[in-house]
Amino acid sequence: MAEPRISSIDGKLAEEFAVPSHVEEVKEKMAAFASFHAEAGRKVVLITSGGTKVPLESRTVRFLDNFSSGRRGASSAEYFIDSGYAVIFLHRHRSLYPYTRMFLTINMLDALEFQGGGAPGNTGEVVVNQQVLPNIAKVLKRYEEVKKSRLLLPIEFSTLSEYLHLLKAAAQALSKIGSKAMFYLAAAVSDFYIPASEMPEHKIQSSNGPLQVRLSMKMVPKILSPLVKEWAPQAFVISFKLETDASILLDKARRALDTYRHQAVVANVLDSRRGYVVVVTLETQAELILTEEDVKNEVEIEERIVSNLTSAHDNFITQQVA
Ligand code: 9Z3
Repeated sequence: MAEPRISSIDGKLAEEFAVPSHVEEVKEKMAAFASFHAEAGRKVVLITSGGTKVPLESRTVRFLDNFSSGRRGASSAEYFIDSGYAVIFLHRHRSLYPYTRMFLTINMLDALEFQGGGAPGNTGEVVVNQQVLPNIAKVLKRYEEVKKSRLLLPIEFSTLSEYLHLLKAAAQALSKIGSKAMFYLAAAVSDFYIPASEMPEHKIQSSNGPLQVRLSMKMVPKILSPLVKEWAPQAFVISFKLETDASILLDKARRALDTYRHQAVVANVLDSRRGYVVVVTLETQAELILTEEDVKNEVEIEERIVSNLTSAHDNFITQQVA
């Protein structure tokens, strides 16, 4: 299928996807963040993380969700910061978040206790139970350093519309720092949507019979195309390709590279994504694999992905300058 013209994507975005009211304000914040860090000699990465939500009704009771826990985005943010980057973290509301991600499975009240025990009448100072949270001090220390140096700018989205408009705003904001910007598009983004003009206002009634969702949904415009060609043409852009059928994965990844001509695709299969990915570029293909030993040592595959991409980004910047 032919790619829609770039300008038609801009028009479609404005017409069919509700513009979030705070988009201009967020864009300015992102632009200020990017210039501040670029002037300090840092590279800046925009990470997208978590799944988009597509409403089926304008007064939304039901929606279609794309699966993603947000772990890849959240852990990658930490590794990018460790590698000297400043991070804009465009993430799904309530998906995993850098640093706190490690404590998500813990009930906060189980991790707290009264100093001196829970004797009746003791409503004194509350302290952390270090057995429930053994590494809390180390993580808190790092979190505070990151906060103090303002290395992490969190921005939230929930719906596909918010994601698309905020990503466009981010791309325009980061275009000012040229090749020092990296886009790491790990969010799981819906391919289908219902345009606002065709969406029923009220809750769809089951008394109307079975719901034929797929037939009435349109294709989401391919945002990567204007991002690479128009909004941030000098940036280093990485997309992710997710499949459940391993046999079509690499072909799909290469096709995406051929179409958009960006710098790399990180290809993964849903079930094996924690231990195996392939970083595909126009000329190369690198398999990143965690061994049993790595898993025992709690190595995360995101550390390898980030290491691979930060080196590639450095080469990219050198080539642009040369
Ligand atoms: C991914 O492939 C991510 O690696 C995962 C990470 C979502 C699998 P978790 O958040 O999982 O750690 O649980 N993201 C990209 C998915 C996507 O929607 N890609 C689009 C596609 O495949 C194109 S950019 O068509």
